[in-house]
Amino acid sequence: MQHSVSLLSQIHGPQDLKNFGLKELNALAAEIRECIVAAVSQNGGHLASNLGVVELSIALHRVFNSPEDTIIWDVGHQCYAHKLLTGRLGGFSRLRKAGGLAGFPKRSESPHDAFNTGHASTSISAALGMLAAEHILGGKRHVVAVIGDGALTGGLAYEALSHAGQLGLPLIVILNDNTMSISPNVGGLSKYLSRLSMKAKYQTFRRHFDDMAKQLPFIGDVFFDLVVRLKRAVKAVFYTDNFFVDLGFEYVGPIEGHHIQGLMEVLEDVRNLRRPVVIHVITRKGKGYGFAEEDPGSYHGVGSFSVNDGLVGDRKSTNEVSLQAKLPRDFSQSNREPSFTEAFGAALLGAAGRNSRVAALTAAMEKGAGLSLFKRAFPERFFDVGIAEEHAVTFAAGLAARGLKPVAAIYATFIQRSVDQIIHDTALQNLSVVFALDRAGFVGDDGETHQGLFDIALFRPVPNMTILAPAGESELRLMLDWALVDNGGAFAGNGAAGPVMIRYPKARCPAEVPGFSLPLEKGRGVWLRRGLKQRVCLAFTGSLYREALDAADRLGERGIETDLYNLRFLKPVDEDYLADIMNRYELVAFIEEGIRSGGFGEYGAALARQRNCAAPVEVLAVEEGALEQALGTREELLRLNGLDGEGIALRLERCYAELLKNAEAVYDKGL
Ligand SMILES: Cc1ncc(C[n+]2csc(CCOP(=O)(O)OP(=O)(O)O)c2C)c(N)n1
Repeated sequence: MQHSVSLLSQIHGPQDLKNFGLKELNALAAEIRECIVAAVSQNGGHLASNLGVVELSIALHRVFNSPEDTIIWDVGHQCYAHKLLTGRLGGFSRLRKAGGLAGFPKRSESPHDAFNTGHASTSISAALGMLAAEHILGGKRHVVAVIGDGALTGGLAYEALSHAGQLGLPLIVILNDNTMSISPNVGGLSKYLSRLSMKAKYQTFRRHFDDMAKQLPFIGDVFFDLVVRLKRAVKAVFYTDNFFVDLGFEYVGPIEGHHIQGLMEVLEDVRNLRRPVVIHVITRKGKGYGFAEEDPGSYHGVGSFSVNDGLVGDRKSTNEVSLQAKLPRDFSQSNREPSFTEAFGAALLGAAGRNSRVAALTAAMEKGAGLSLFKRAFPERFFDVGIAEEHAVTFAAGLAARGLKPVAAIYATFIQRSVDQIIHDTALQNLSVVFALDRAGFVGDDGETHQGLFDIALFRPVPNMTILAPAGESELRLMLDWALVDNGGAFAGNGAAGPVMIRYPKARCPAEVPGFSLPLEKGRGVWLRRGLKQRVCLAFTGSLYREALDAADRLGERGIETDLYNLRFLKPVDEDYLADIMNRYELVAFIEEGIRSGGFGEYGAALARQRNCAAPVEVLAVEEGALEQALGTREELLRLNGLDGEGIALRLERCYAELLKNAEAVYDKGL
């Protein structure tokens, strides 16, 4: 798509904005919108959130002096206009591409990106920390946190607001209120914010009303007195104590978020305040692109799409998830491979139909986690808790303590913040919460903050925890049913069987093979290829089935007959069975879509040493440095980290050759 960047190309940094008049700033906003729509339509990205903050970004950069003054974008998914205003137009066409601009703020990318974000609700804490440091070091620079009404549902934001009120430093918090999280925002605070917005509408109404009433001849004054009482009554409905003021903030707003001049005036005013302030800004998500304004949820995170008709391509999208509603529940009848998310959503729906105690939870990711059908079918057993993963876990533990069967569907990357709730509130009490860890493994396009690589290492050591990794759709269903019915835990039989995690990738399910449907045996995996004269065994975590199969085929072609063992259980493990495997082969490889340190492979290798197993063990997992190059599709990231079919085959071929060489050397010596 052709679009003009005549003004944008004059912006090499925020200082260039200072030369623009209001008319040019408004024209610049239009250019920025076109530029964002063009880039996201090609590369995918967070469209609606970015379109909503164009004027706000311009006003902020016009009034403050970045990078001396600091602007922290909560979540960071709305930073595209900020990137364009801070000299990154040139790299914008490679937004979210390997080697290109990140879709989130990155300190290593620009001095204007003051703090890396990606997970929600961190901005106020980080901004307050910076301001406290500034205060101690005697500086006078401003610090601004921009946080959405969705991100404000996260507990960390409240902890920070409370601390900020205590410190009393001149922190500027901009609350970008568009009434949307990814789906419509939820919770008491969201209702409270809309009451505040009503208050603003009331004030405007009152001003117009007063002007009008006073102009009425004769009856004007009488009428005016009469309505004063009425107004007081109405006022009582809208005026409540202000939450932010009670915490120690000044509160300004709500103000119109697409009016550059109005925004600049308010920002100029608060710049000189010596106290913390919340500026409540009302914006429209998707502003300026009709399809996104109408359906901001579907254009929150979107794959490539056609600008003219808004149709999303087949790469990825939340639109794709909304297709769920049309998907058959039995995927064998469909000619389209389901994603793991869809397979999970359908499996959970089936389980909930059979068992009225099954409940589903999400932390603001209803569509992304595949729960839309569940919500529609069982609204009384569905909970969207907001962007509050810690609360989701402890709330689920509460449900489980009273005999429900909660399934908390949380992305692997976001559950990182719930470690204590999983250990303290769930596992130590052996409560039967099922955790459905979507996007476990490499995650395309969103970069390092969204990779789901730590869950195995984080949760394997947790007492009472079971961790399962399905390789396909039917195996996922089998595992979910097993977790919900009876996982053979300490209290098996009375329903309290302990926490279970089921981790699966952001990928399409591979075609079904009979092995996927074999019944689960606690602690054991399942053989997907097992020959008589095989030399090498590839034991893999479910998400890497395709890659392991491909590697086994390649090795076979190179004369190294290879078996395939789908681990299924990453915890607990039938150690005798696994040790037996490690005694039968010339080489055993553990292949894992997770970080090496503390992962399954390291555990397997340690077991082999402990039991003096015959086979050398090779661990293929993700090395720590991988996060430095975490932009690209999942396939690209697997390749980059040697976990695609050819990468695995090459590595094992070399290992095997080494083994043969050593064996020959020993043999020669012996002669
Ligand atoms: C801890 C965490 N959980 C979930 C998400 C996924 N997520 C990204 S943006 C978003 C909604 C944010 O809503 P809001 O802050 O209101 O910003 P908007 O997109 O509406 O501008 C969610 C849930 C996340 N980034 N971090």
